[in-house]
Amino acid sequence: MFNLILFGPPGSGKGTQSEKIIEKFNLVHLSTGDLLRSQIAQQTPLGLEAKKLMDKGHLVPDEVVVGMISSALDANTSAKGFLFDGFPRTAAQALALDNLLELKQAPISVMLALDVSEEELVKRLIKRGETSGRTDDVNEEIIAARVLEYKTKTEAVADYYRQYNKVVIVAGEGSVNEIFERLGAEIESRL
Ligand code: B4P
Repeated sequence: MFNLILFGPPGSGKGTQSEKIIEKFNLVHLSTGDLLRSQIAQQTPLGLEAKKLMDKGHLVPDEVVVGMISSALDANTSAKGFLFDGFPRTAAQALALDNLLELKQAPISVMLALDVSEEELVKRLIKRGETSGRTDDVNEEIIAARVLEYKTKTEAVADYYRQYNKVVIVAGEGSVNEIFERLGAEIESRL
């Protein structure tokens, strides 16, 4: 089993690249952002609570996202591998994921971390906000809050995997296809 984490700040291209990676390498895509937006669309109690936090640019509680990932792993027992997109986002989530994967004897193979300047991140998210209808992309204040959450809570996740030599930094600026080629080369060298 090949398990990959695609890591990076909001707007670094995780969702964009994930679509291409899962198609080429036949992995199951687990995006906590997508799972939460699906709960919001269905107006479940979990979705309504999550929306309040997401609209402010804050993270959703660890136990909520860990529960969603645990259920998704159980629902995909025949997967040949998983691509984790937007998860883990805190050190506690990273520990919980390791425990879940230990039960499957299928640890994380690599964390590919997209490197994008803050100026470019804000530009991309503002542009997406013009058409996506995503309430967390609508203004620079909310985007700044998301970047702050990333710096204070999420960046440490890379340190967690660095101690196991599992982090590879990938340049995240350029065309979508150029970045996909860089990511694909890293994946192929590990399969
Ligand atoms: P996510 O859905 O993960 O949103 P994101 O970090 O903004 O990344 P996303 O994948 O959407 O954007 P991408 O970089 O692909 O999370 C949303 C919220 O959910 C979080 O803020 C949090 O509240 C909550 N949440 C999710 N997971 C959680 C967790 N584990 N714990 C707690 N809370 C959690 O792309 C951005 C834009 O850039 C796109 O418009 C794209 O078209 C553009 N783009 C991509 N590549 C480009 C390129 N090469 N050049 C130019 N533009 C490009």
